[in-house]
Amino acid sequence: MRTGFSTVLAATALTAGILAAANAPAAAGPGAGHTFTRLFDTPYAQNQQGLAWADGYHYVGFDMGGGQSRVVVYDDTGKEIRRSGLLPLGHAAELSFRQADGNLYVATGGGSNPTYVNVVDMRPATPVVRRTYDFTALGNNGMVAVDNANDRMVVFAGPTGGPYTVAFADFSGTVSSRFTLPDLGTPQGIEVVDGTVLYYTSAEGFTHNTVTVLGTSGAVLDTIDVPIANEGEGLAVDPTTNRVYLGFHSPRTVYAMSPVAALPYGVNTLLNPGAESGVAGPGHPTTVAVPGWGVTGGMSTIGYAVGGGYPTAGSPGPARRGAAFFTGGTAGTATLTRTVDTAVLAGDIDANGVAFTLSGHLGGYLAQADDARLAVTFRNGTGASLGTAQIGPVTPADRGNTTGLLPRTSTGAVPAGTRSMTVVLTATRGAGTNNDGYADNLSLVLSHR
Ligand SMILES: [Ca+2]
Ligand SMILES: [Ca+2]
Repeated sequence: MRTGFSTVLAATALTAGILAAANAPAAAGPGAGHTFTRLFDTPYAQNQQGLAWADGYHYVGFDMGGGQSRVVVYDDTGKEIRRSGLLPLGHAAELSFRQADGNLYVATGGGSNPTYVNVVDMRPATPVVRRTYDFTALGNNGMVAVDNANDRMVVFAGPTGGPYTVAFADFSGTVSSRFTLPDLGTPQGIEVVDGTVLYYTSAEGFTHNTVTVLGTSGAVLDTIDVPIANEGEGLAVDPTTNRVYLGFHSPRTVYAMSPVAALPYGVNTLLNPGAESGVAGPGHPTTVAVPGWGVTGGMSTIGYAVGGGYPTAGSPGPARRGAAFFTGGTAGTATLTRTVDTAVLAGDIDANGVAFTLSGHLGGYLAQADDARLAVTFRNGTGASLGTAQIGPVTPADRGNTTGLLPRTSTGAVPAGTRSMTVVLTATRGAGTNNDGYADNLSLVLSHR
């Protein structure tokens, strides 16, 4: 975001500097060894601000003036997928995606703007603001990150030039803890990775940028130099890989950082694991899109609010089940598939140092024999299977012939040589015309043994 520096002066020197510095290795020292790859330039010619990542797409906030902003969604090549209309998001200084409800959290930001966090639902044909959190007590300059591992918000605010406040808040808006941050440059973005806060700042004159890695009490754990002479705009993270993305202002562009900010231990490697990223389906035989997965056989989702015999908020199922669950379509067999690249962990895996935990809630409908199972196949570099693990199916007898979903878990060692994992949810019809194999809160987590 821009808080008073003259971008006019800086802009004249930018283009040549970017070409020279874009992929230059960082100098030796803390945070050394990071490289930055220019992923795509945002083709939308407006005032680029906050950045988020969700289910394979980049979400970019653009300040349209007058307190109005818009969110535009891009793929990795910069192709526009969709955009919101004008929404009352202020400066849209920072965006972050919450896996637990599939919404985008957008902070107003800007040096003179009080801090509000707006919950933007990008799923309807016309995206809408679902809720507004009032964090004005924390000051202006607001930015927000969602800590998906702990399902909480990290809210940044404070007067231009600092000191700033970084506050941890739950989704009722209650702040549980906070720390104070000195001025490290113009605030540009914030995200949470592996229990640390990544804080993105621009140097005066936008000669370079910095990502400072902070502990949850504010201790500086690392400093990553971003040797790109362009004003930073927004930070994003892929929570399944810990890959970090950085936005820039002029030219408007998005970079990817290498290596990942932290090895992907302890994270759920599955996108859209709880059927929350898409629009909740209305029930069979209508199917809806399931972001983050390859789909066969009409696998879809149904909202817990649909009722009419489907699982509801009161059925056996996850304590935190969100708005929807996965369901088979009308075909006899339906699947969701995702491939997880584990090359970044090759050294640990080949030393037999990596364990997996496969888990999820699986179920079905009354006494019908429709069921669901979740399997992982560990594959070597040429795609050959090195082993498999599975949870489910959960049978009608397991469920006591009651509609609902039961928790299942399988743990073990990732076979040496594994370079990818293929995860498949299979719903199988055993009775009736619809495929009522149900699932929710799927998870495949790797850990260091
Ligand atoms: Ca962000
Ligand atoms: Ca769910």
